[in-house]
Amino acid sequence: MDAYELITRNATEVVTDEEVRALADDPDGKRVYVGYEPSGVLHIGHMLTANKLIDLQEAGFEVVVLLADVHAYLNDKGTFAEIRETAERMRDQFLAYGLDAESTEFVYGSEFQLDEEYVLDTHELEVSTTLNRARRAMAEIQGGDTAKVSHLVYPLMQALDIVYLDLDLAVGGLDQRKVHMLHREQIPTMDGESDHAYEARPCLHTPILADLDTGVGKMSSSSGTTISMEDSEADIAEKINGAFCPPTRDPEPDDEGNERENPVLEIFEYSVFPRFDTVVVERPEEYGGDLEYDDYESLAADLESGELHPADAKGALADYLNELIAPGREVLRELDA
Ligand code: IYR
Repeated sequence: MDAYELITRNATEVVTDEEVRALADDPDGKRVYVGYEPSGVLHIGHMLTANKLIDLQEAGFEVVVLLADVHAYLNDKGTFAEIRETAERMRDQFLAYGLDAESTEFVYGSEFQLDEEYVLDTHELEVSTTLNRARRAMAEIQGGDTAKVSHLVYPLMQALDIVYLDLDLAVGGLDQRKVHMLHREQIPTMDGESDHAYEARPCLHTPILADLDTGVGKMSSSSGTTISMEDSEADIAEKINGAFCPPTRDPEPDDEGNERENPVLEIFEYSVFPRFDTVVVERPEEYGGDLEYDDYESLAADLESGELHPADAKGALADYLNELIAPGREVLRELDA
């Protein structure tokens, strides 16, 4: 796979393709980041962006993981001390998941976001950005019903992080796209207090998985079923066993007309195939014996044709997910010992 393919595989969107192609021509030493509000335990949403970081490391990028402690505070996730503690637990889980320790830099937001230049730049963005624009940028990130002033400062700071961390590419789930668009629009207009380049950077967005149980709407870490580093092998098997998995990649809308996806296929596509060269679905001889897949397309095609039964697909998915999660589960066990 060439660098461009590795950078863009499974990406829902790149902004812009031309800029990403230019990066792919010479990715060595280029810097890319994902930021996370620290929550203590990695869930499958984190793992999906982490897969993209692993692709980018393979392509030659330096990876920065921002543990966005100030952002979590602004988003009402606890006291500063609590957030700091949960952030520390995340670093080791990312490494256990497969990020390369040598070429991954972990940065706390509070290491630079409280500096005078950064604070003054945030104020500059507060002056140049309308309330509506900031509110729109935050619509898919903010959890609660009531927007606070902090929720409007949040996207401005995120837009600025990309400048302060000297990044060549910003990666995030599709829920981050409006913040990235704000970055692209507002940053080039800035006078700026620092020596960093106030230039818009390219952005790459990864898909958001569908709700595991119904396929309707997006999987969320705060409601519905999610899969995390805390899950035991049996938990994973139970959750995947209960997942929505009709024998198609394009399920019919539900009775109320809501669009549905096939989350089992999505997890194979975005979480499993990027990390394993071959996926083996074990089956007893009397049911046709083991099936072997080198790519997502052939597995999805077999599910659609009936060659692969959803129950067998789920069994294999649970095994592969468990393999990806086991090292992080061990890290958590040691931290809590
Ligand atoms: N908005 C992210 C957290 C975050 C990401 C980046 I990239 C930042 O520079 C700052 C915060 C979230 O929703 O988790």
